[in-house]
Amino acid sequence: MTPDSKTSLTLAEKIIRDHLVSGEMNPGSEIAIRVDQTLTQDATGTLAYLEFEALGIPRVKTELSVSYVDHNTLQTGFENADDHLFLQTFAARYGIYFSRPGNGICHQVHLERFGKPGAVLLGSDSHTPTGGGLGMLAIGVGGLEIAAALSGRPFNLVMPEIFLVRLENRLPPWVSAKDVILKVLAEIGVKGGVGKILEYGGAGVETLTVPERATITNMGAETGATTSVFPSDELTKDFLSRQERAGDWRELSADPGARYSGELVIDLAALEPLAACPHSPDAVRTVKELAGTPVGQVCIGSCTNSSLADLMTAAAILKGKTVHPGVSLVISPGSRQVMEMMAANGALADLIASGARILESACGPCIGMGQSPSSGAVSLRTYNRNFRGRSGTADAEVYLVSPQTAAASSRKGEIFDPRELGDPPKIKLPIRFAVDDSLILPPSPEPETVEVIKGPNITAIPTGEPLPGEMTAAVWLEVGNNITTDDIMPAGSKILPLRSNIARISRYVFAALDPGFVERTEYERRLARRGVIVAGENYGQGSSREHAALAPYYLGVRAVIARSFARIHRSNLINFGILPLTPGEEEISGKLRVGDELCFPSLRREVEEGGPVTIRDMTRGGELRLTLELSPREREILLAGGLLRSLSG
Ligand code: MIC
Ligand code: SF4
Repeated sequence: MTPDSKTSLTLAEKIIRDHLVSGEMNPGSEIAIRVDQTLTQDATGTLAYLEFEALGIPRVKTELSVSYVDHNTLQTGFENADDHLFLQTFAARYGIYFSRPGNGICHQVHLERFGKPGAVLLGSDSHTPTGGGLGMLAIGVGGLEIAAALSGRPFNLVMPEIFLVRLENRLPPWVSAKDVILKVLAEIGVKGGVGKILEYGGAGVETLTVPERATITNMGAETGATTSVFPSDELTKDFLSRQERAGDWRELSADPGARYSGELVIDLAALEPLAACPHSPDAVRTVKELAGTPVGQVCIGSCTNSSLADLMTAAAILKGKTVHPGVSLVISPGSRQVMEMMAANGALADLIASGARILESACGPCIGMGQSPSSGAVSLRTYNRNFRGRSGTADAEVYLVSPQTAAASSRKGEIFDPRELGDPPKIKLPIRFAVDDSLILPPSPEPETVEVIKGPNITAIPTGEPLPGEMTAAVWLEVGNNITTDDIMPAGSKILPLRSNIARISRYVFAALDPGFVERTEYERRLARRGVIVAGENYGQGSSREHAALAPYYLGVRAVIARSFARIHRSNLINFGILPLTPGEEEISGKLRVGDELCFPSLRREVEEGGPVTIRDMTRGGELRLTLELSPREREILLAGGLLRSLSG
């Protein structure tokens, strides 16, 4: 840091400074910060808690930890229900609050009930930055990082650059927070945020409510940013007061003269309704350009757009109208609080009368848990990801839009610019929200009496092996840029119930990209040969699911060679003992082909020395020296055979 930036700090730097345990706040160097809160959800939580259990610590050491059930709520077999029971009993025993199924999506409920300006929250879900809407530093991580935090360890990360997104003026009618983040994505793309915290500032901030800010920080995850954060101001206080939590408020903003690594200016007044086109959140076009495209499904809700205001706006647009005959309209309210208040004020009745299909408060269609669209259908969603196949229908065309655009289009049966509907609905929010925490169970006061119940689908986590001195492997797969964790380890209603059973879920690794992958590599496994994946830029973008590292590891993958990695996935690879290699100075194009046998002659020694790592191509000759950029701590983890071994060893 330069001397004057030491006295003038950005908002993110202030929170980091207040939590700094080790390291210097210089972008690019490793720091460790104290963790105040953690959250997990059921699809990542079972693994995180099994990992914590393996550490042998009797009670969590965080200030507050909450276990939510929101992803695997479609109970088409015993698996999900068993997982819920495991999570409930585990939480009671180890000191964790448990948000019961039906209470809502983790990010929405956490924002309403627990988030605190100035605190550090880690969540085993990539959309944890939703909390940034309240002025907290909320970061998505893999489950092992949660297990480490629960055991009282600080969180290690590379100090990000702090990048300013300056908002100016005020949004025009019919244009919403979703359009703001779509604009950010259009400007910086799905890897534009890597290595950065996006900090919002400028006069436009005070025109946005906390839920609107949370829409923006939530979907900031799609830029690859470490997190996004808004100042905590009078509007934050107002939000917390409505939630009967005024005592959790504190004012927080950047110092005048704080220095940023860069700046993006967004004139809110100049924005118009936008849409992310298939199959990437940064493939942004204006709704006007897309208008007239026939639509088969419209989904409103998810952790991105589930506030009371969002859903009441949708209800007002649909009031007295009927959903177009060609459209299936699905509503998944983000929390029970929102659902209950809509039931009380009549908005829910308006939606039901319009023909909307009302789902429980959960992730639902966002992660392919039901409501997959019909073949080739255009599905308009207020969600945050439109990766190919994520909806559960391989050839569906998913567009990401605001609740305004979604509701208007559901009436018309085609993509429709809501501005053409005339005056926008006026939504009046109540002074007090329906606060009722009865579905949030506190931990047991007598933990020793609680039996943790593990159904038959909950199996032990496979343990890693220390990094060998040398290794033979083969190239198992070559893929392109922006491979998502949905590509590596698909979700959806059939595969998600296997999240607690690595042997079973590993059968689906790369299932959508390369359906023959697991079978083809079976023979290699019999020879105890290891696998290498070759990829392009931004490998592992998207979710925090550890399964996208652990399941490939289980099959024998030991290295991924990619031009660059997404942050959370890179950590997950290291935490499970997979080498994240980059070409560095080497030209690798066309040099490694699927099936090539490789030898890593001095693997362990080279990793101990910090790389480069030598690879010999035994099939076609030639030698490559690849870069392994690791902090000393990460090096130890890889040498030990993963974080769990390194923590317990
Ligand atoms: C997602 O939106 O992709 C998920 C499902 O919430 C994931 C977590 C998971 O895979 O369980 C995420 O965003 O981290
Ligand atoms: Fe759930 Fe979708 Fe949000 Fe992930 S992005 S937490 S699946 S609602």
